Amino acid sequence: MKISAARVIVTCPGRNFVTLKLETDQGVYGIGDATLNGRELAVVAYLQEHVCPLLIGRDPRRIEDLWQYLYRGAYWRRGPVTMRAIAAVDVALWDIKAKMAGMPLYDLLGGKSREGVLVYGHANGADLGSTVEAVGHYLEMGYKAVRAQSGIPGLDLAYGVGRGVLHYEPADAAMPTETRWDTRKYLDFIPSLFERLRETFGAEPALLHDVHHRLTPIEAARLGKSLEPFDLFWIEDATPAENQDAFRLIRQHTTTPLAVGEIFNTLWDAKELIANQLIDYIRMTVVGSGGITHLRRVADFAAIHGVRTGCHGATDLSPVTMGAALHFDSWVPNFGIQEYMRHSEETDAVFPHSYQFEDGYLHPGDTAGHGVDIDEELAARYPYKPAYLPVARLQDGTMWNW
Ligand code: CS2
Ligand code: MG
Repeated sequence: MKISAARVIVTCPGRNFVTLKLETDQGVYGIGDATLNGRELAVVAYLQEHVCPLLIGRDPRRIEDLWQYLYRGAYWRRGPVTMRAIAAVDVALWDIKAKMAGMPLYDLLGGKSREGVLVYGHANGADLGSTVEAVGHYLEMGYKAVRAQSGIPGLDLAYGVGRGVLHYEPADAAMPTETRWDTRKYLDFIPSLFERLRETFGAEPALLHDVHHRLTPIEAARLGKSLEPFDLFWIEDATPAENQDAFRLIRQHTTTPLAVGEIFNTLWDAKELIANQLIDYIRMTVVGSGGITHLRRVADFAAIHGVRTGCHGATDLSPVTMGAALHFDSWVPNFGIQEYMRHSEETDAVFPHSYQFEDGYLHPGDTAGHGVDIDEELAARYPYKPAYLPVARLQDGTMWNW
C-alpha cells in the first residue's frame, strides 16, 4: 500500500483552517488538521515544501515509523509548526488505518472507556451580569461544565470575551489588535464573578476559568487561593509555563486545580509538571502535539502521575481535531474533560462530521475512521484571509502575555 497524493487544503469559512489530505493507491484517504491560529501559512509551507514530497510512495500503515521519520529526520525538533505538521500526517494516517480496519478510531486505540465525552462550553460576557446570564444559557443547553470569562471593570478588551454567543474567535483582525491588561483590576474582580456564579447556580455545575498566561507565579497563587471557596474545576494557564518549576510556588499556596498545556507541542514541555504533580490536567491536543501517536504517550505518562487529560478544543482547532480528539477521549483511561467551543455553521458545512452533542457530552459516532470529512468544493469557496491573534500590553505599554 502506498501514499499516492498529499495535498494541503486551506479554507476560511469564517476563520482559517489548514487540512492535510493523504490519498493512497487503494482509494482510501485520510485527513488531518494542521491549523496554527495566526501562523497558518508557516505550517502550510512546512507541509507543502518539506513534508508532502517525502510522503509520496511510503506505506501509510507504518504510522510509528513515519512519525519517527518526520520527528527525528527533520533534525530541528519540536516547536508548534513542526509538531502541527507531524500531527496532520499522523491523524490522517490513523484515519486511513481505521477506515481500512472498518472501525471507529476509538476501537483501534483500545475501545471505549466511557459512554460519552464530558465537555465544557465557553460562557462569556462584557460584565459580571452578562457573564452569569451566559453561564445560565449553557446550563440550559445541557452543559454540566462551563468556562466563565468576563469583561474586567476598567479594562477595554478582556481575554475570552467575544462577540458571538456560542463561539469565540480571538483572531479577529488582519493585524494584531493591541489590548491593555491590568493584573490588579483582574485579581480584584474575578473572585466576585465566581462568588455570584455559585450564589446563582449552586455547587453542582463544574466551573472553569482561563487565566491565559497573565499572572506571575505568586499572583497565580493568590488567585487560586481566593477562588478556593468557589470550588472551581480548574484554573488554566495560570502563569506562563516555560518555567515548569514556577508551578511549585502556586501548588504551595492553593488547592484550586491547575490545567496547562494548550501551547505545548511535545511531552518535554510538560515532563516536570506531570512528574512532580504540579498540575492536575494536561491540555495538549492531537493537532498541537504531533497527533494521536505522541498524545497517547503524554496521556500514559500523565496517568502514572495522577494527571488527567483536558484537551484544548477552541474554535481555531478544526472539526477534524475535534473528531479525532473525541475518539482519543473515548479511549484514554485518565480522561478529565474536553473543551468544546462550537464552530460556525459554515465551518460545520465544510467539515461534515459524525460527532453529536447531547446533555453535556459529545459522542464521536461509530463511522470508520475519525468520522470527519472535508467538502473540498465548498472549502474552495472560502479563500485564506490573514488574521492575527491580539497582543497585550500593560498600562505603561510593556509587552505582556495575551
Ligand atoms: C483559549 C483559546 O480555549 C482556550 O482555552 O486559550 O481560546 C486560545 O486563546 C485560542 O486557541 C488561541 O488561538
Ligand atoms: Mg486556554
